[in-house]
Amino acid sequence: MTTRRSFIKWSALSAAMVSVRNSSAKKFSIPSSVTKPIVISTWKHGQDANVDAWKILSAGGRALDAVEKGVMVTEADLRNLSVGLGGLPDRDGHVTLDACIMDEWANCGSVAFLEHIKHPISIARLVMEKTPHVMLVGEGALKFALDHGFSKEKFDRTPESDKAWKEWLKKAEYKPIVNFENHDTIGMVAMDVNGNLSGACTTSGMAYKLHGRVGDSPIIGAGLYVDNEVGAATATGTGEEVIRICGTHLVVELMRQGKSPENACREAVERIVKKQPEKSKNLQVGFLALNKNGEYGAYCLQTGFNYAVYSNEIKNEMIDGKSFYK
Ligand code: SD4
Repeated sequence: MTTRRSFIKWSALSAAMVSVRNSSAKKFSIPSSVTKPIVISTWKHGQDANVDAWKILSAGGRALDAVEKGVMVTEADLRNLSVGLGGLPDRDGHVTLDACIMDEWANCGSVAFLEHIKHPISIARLVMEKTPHVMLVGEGALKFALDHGFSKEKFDRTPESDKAWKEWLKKAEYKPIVNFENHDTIGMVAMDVNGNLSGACTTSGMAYKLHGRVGDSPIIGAGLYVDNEVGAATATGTGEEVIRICGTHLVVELMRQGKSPENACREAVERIVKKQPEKSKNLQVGFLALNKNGEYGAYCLQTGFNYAVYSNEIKNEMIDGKSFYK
C-alpha cells in the first residue's frame, strides 16, 4: 500500500525528474520557413479567445501561457452555453466541467466532472505542474482547486441555463444538437516564436448528459494532443465518437506520416464514419490541427464547423471547415 510518506517521496522524485528532463533536453529542430507565432481555435468564440492568446504570442511568450489565457476568455463568458459555468447543465441540473492542457514536453494535466470552478483550464495546468498525475476528477479535483486558492462560485446555474434546463425537463429527451448555436467546446492550439507547440481544451460537455458523464475534451489523445516534433490537434463535437478512435492522437500520428493537417483531420473523420456509418449521419465531430510548419487545417462530419486563425498574416479570421456530409 502507498503510505502518505512514500507518496510524497515519489512526488518529489517525479518533480525532480520533470525538471531534469526539461533542463537537459535537446532543442527540437525547427524548419526555417515556419509561420509563427500562430494560434487557431474552434468556433466563433475562438476569435475572442485568440485575441488574448495573441497578446502573449506576439510579445514572444510561451504557447502554453497563450493557450491557457486564451481559453480563459471563453470560460469567463457566462453567456456561453457550452463552456465554463454558463454552460448547460447535465440532466440533474449540475454544470460539470472538463478541461485539459498539454505542452511541448508532453507534460499534460486534466480535470473532469468538476463543479463550481470558473477556470477549469487553470486547475488542469496546476495538475500538470504541481502533481505527479495527469487527471483529477469530481470532488477530488474541486478539493485540489480550493486547496490551491481557487474559490467556489456560489451559483448552480445562470438564469439562462436554468431556464433552458427547465424547458428541457418537460420532455427530458437526450438529443445532442449539431452545431449548437454555432458555438461549442473551445479547443485551441498554438505555436510560439520559438516554434514550440501547446494546446488547451475546455467545455461544459454535452448538454443534459447523464450525471457523471465525461467526454473527450479532458482526455489527452481524444480532445487534445500535442507532439512538439509533429503538430497538435484538438476536437469538438460528440465526445464519445472522438474517444472511440483516440481522435487527436490519430490526427497527430497521421501528420507524422506526412499528411497535411486537413488531410489528417479528414482521415480521422472518415474513421468515425467507417466505424459507425448510420450513427455518424446524425452527429457532429470536428478536428482542427496545426503542424510544425505553421500549416493548419480542419475537417468535420457535418457542415457548420468553423475556426479562428490568428497569425502575422491572418489577423483572426474565421475559416469554414470542410465536411464529410454536404
Ligand atoms: C463533449 N466534445 O463533452 C465535448 C462537447 C463538444 O460540441 O465539443 N460539443 O463531448
